[in-house]
Amino acid sequence: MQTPVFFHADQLLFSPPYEWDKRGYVKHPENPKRINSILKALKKASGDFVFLEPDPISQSVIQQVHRSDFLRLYQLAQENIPSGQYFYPTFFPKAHQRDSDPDNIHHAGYYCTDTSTPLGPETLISATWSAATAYSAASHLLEGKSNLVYALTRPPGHHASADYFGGYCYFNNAAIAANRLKEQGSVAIIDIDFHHGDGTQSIFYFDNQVLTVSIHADPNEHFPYFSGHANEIGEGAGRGFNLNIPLMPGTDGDTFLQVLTELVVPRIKEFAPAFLIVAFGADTYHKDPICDFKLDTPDYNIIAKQLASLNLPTLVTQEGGYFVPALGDNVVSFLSGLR
Ligand code: Q9C
Ligand code: ZN
Repeated sequence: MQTPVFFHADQLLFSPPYEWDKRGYVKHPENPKRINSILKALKKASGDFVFLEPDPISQSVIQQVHRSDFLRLYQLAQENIPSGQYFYPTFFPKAHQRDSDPDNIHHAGYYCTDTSTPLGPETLISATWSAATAYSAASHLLEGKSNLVYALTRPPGHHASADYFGGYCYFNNAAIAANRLKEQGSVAIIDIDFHHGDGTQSIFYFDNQVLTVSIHADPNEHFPYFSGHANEIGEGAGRGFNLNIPLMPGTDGDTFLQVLTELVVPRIKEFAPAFLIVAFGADTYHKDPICDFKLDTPDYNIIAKQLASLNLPTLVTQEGGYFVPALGDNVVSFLSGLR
């Protein structure tokens, strides 16, 4: 059986050329070339994959996860920023300052965590279609049409919370999918992007129906810096339903697999969810330009097989992965392991 791949071409419209990082103005790593690499590799393995277009989603689907100000701010950008231009938030107010106005672009920094996630006229359209792929993939899984679905989400989502965006993420696609799946049963989200899935963690932090697990780089050294520590375990009813596993620079495939096998898989088995969401980033790859783990292409296949051993209906979202020449092969290696 072919694995459904949800994707919409308008996800490629958004294309900021630069980000501001700690060295200054640099080429933006999260660009449409990444997706072309993935599409090419999927088409090469076309016996195994079938492309499906997502249905459009209404704003209310997004607002079940994100505050409505997001939509107003992105819409403001859509209506006011000239084509080819991007607004980089450069002002980040603190609690004692006045309330935010999502109809004022100069207040964008209120909602945004970094200078890597600019707003452009196409942000809303691309981010909405990205969320729609995740939502349609979730519906597909619920209808029992396939036990494995891949949402080719771009822009990525795992750094977007209910009330902030950042880290190249505008809407939390995995959370939108989880929210849909939750209608039918509990959900485990395993985030294996190099970076901590802070947005996803925060959305479900008080929730015991969604177990959030993230394996990632030590947040003392890497984005998102302010969360991802092992002592963040959830709160209230959600206490014990968030698991963070920060790892050392240079972590290789063997260590990653060991952590997954010994810590993550047993926790998910204990939780016994109805559905599994994998927030997959290939920025753990040894040649990734902005990360420092050491995984290789075959490692993704082995890791996926370990996750497949859970034998759960599984939805994969695409998060990071910035070494474009190998990105498609890494994604196909991973998806093939799940198949
Ligand atoms: N020039 C995801 O992987 N800061 N986001 C990096 C490097 C932000 C990564 C600066 C990294 C965000 C989805
Ligand atoms: Zn990442």
